[in-house]
Amino acid sequence: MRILVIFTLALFTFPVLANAPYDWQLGFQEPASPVMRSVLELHDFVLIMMTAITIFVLVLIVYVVIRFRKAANPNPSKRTHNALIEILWTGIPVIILIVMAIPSFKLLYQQDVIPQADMTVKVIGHQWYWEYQYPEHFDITFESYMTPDDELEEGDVRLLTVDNRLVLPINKNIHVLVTAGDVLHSFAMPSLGVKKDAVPGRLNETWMNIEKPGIYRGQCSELCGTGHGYMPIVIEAVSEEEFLAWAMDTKIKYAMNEKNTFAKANTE
Ligand SMILES: [Cu+2]
Repeated sequence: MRILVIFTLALFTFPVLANAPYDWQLGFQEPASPVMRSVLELHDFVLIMMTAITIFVLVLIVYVVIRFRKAANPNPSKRTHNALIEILWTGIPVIILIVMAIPSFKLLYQQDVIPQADMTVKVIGHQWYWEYQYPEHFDITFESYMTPDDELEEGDVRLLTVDNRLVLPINKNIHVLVTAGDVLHSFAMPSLGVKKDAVPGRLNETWMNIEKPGIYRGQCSELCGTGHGYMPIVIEAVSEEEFLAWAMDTKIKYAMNEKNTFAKANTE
C-alpha cells in the first residue's frame, strides 16, 4: 500500500519538478511561461471539442447501422434532399471552426508579437552544438556541447545535459534571436512553448518569459545531420541578481581566455 502511495505521488509530482521529458509521459511538460500556458489551454479546449465531435459522429453511425439495417428497414427511403439538415450540417461546423479560430489567432498573436524586451540573447545552431551570445551583457559568447554518456554524473539526464548552460533571469521578457551557422536547426524548449527554426543567413526572433527558477531542457528539433540527437538545450533560470553575478563571473572567465570560444569553432 505504501509503495502504491509513493508510486502515485511520484507519478504526479515528478513532472512538476522536472521541466524535462519523463518516463511514460503522455501529456505536455509542466508549462513555465505564459505562452506555454496558453498553448496548453488551447490544446485542452480543442481536445474537448474534438472528443465531443467524435462521440457525436460515432453515435450517429451506430444509430444508422442499427436503425436502418436491411432487416429493420427493407424498403430504403429515396429521399435525396433535406434543406433544414443541409443548412445545419454546414452552419454548425462553421460556427465550431470560428469558435476554435478565435483563441487560436489570439495565441498566434501572443507568440508572434514580442513584448517590450528586457534583454536579448542570440542563439546560433551549429553541427552539432549551440552557441549563445549575450549582446547586452559584455558580449558574452560561448558554446554549449552535450555531455557524453561516460562523463555523466549522478543526477544528470542522459542526452539532455550540457557543459555550458544558457543562463537566463526569471520574470523577464527575453528576446531570443535564432540563426544557424551551417544547416537548418531548430531551437525548441517544450516547457517554455518555444520552437523556432534556426536558418543559416536569416535571423528569426521569438520571446520567452520564464516564470520560475529551475533547469529547463530542450533539443534541436530540425533534422540537421548525424549529431541531431546530440545537441540538447539546457536553460538555467535564476533570479536577476544571480544572473548578473553569473554574467560578471563569465565575463572575467572568458576575458582571461579570449580565443576560447569562436576560434575553436572556426579552426576545427
Ligand atoms: Cu540541429
